[in-house]
Amino acid sequence: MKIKNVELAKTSFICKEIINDRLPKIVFIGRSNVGKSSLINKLLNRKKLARISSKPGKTVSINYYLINEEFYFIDLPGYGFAKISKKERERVKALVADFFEKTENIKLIVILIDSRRGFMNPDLEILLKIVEKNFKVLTTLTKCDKVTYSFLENQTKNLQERFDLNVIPFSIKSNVGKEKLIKHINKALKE
Ligand SMILES: Nc1nc2c(ncn2[C@@H]2O[C@H](COP(=O)(O)OP(=O)(O)OP(=O)(O)O)[C@@H](O)[C@H]2O)c(=O)[nH]1
Ligand SMILES: [Mg+2]
Repeated sequence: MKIKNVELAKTSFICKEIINDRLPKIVFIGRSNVGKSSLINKLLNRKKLARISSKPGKTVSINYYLINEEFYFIDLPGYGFAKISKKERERVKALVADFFEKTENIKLIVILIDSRRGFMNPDLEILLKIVEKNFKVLTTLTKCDKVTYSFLENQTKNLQERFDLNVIPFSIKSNVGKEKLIKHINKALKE
């Protein structure tokens, strides 16, 4: 994945704005504040491309990053947020449901899980939906700089055994996981 050019191609707040072209797409999904935008910036070597929130639940739109005019990285709104109104939460939920209905050529879905917290109920809900639709899935354990090595090992083993998932520890503080994740993304893009 040589990045020649990245642009924020679109920010979608409503169903009508969901992109439905045929370009390959890599989707990033996870609880609010898990580190989705940070991970995207890290993978793309951009410091401020995807906005990082100090308050969880800031990304309530779907953000499309077009890379080399060839494929997209898609930053989905975080779920599990408590800080927004019920009405807004319903709106986001419907938007994400529409996204999975309408979007073509999703090559890979990367589910982000906080290393400290592990898998929680909302993650499970999303995972079940994704598996049901036969998407290719990969999991990363984010913020792994915040836990000990043995804790991380346990979390990884736990996820692999419980869900038979490919698990990659990741941190923006170092290069842990970056190359591995890029390798998986490259492979998925070629399939
Ligand atoms: N220590 C550490 N902090 C991280 C890491 N990744 C993200 N963070 C911090 O976690 C906070 C949330 O990061 P975001 O990237 O905004 O998370 P998000 O999942 O995009 O959040 P929403 O858009 O609100 O859903 C920020 O303060 C980041 O600096 C990491 O690997 N290590
Ligand atoms: Mg974000």
